[in-house]
Amino acid sequence: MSLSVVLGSQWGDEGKGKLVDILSADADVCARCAGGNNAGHTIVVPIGPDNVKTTFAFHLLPSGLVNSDCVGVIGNGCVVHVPSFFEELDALEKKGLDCTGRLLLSDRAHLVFDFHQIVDGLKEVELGGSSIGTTKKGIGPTYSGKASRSGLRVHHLFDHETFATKFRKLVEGRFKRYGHFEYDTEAEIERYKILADRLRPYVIDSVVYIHEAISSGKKVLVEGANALMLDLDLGTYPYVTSSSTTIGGVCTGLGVPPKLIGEIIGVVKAYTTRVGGGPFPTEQLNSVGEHLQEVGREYGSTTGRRRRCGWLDLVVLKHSNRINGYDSLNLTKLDILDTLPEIKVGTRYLVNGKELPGFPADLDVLAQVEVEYDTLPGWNTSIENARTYEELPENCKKYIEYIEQSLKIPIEWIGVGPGRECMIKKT
Ligand code: 2SA
Ligand code: GDP
Ligand code: MG
Repeated sequence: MSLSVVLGSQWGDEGKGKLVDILSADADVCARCAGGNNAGHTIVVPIGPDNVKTTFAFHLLPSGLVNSDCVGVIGNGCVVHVPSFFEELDALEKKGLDCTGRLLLSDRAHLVFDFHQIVDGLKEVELGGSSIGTTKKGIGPTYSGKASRSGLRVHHLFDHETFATKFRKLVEGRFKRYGHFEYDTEAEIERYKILADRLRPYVIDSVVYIHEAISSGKKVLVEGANALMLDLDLGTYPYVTSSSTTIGGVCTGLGVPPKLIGEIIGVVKAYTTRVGGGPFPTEQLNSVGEHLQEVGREYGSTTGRRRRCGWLDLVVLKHSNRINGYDSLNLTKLDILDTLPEIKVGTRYLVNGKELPGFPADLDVLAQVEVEYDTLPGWNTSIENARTYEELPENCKKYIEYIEQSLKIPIEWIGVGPGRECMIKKT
């Protein structure tokens, strides 16, 4: 099968970008199927004739673009803020990455406008103490517009008169709902006239493109954004993003049938992080959490916010695997656990002493959950320079094997540092 998928298994920032970079060296196409520039996929790679170690943070554009033979496709399930699309592209080109002729955008993707971003902020203010902690990139308001069938899509940009009429109507609707915020509607319409001309060469029917790529034997790699626990349907609702971040979102976000999907790789951070509000049963609001945050440099790649940290959670991962059906896993940031004397793993959720059968839907139930843990010994050695499984310390291997056995999924990739070279292929 020529379509493989990399998905985040926890609350995001597992290190998907790094695996996508490695796998896309062997892929013809790297496609995003969901989300927008709320995502932040960081990769650290040698660039240019002098192999200068360079950090790239991809947001909306597919991380596979870092490999010069790979075409990046932004699928129909994504939402696109066109000025940010060009900012990201310009920044990549400035760092020496030539993307000419190999970045494509679906004509069906929905457009994020500045007013969506303003509304994102206003909604958060309205929520007060129970705010979601969004990235304020306009993601929720844009997907809301899509679901209520009033959104504007990329193809609308190319009929300027119709675009302008629809755009005015959308802004008026927001003024009615949120009061008159500062926004120059007519200037924005003019700006989009210019942006439309600049965008036109990138726009395609991505459904046809992906299908033709697959049928001509090309390798397509799908880059999941955000992660399972942030999925609109199956995550910790309402503390989620507004897209489908699961394997289902790959089918709807690219227009491909399930039978074309081959390998599904889940990316699992060796501990858990979450950025923004919402429940996090294994969170450690203590020195362990601080240690993981500092050593793991857990800051949002898009907003710079501190990420919340805690132990690995098998209840989350089992829920994640039920939905995505991982063929294999990439365990990342294992090196961040190097100096911990012991490592805990959440194994079961109990309410009044009774085990819950899965991850609960009701946040009030989740608030009562008592997490049961297993404790494993640490390895107290740096693993950053290990390049084969055999080189890893015994206790480190035990941790890996414990996770494999608990989830019954093979761990094929092991991340021991941020650089491209810091990855062990186990099998
Ligand atoms: P939004 O902006 O509507 O998608 O926010 C809704 C929730 O989804 C979370 N979310 C994320 N969680 C982890 N990483 C994300 N990307 C950036 C990163 C985040 C950053 O790579 O670090 O820089 O802060 C991401 N994007 C959205 C968000 O925190 C809300 O909980
Ligand atoms: P993504 O959103 O899943 O792509 O992840 P992010 O890029 O937001 O966050 C992951 C961070 O961890 C990035 O800064 C990566 O460079 C870094 N990273 C990825 N894998 C590893 C690893 O195995 N070890 C270490 N130390 N850092 C890693
Ligand atoms: Mg990220």
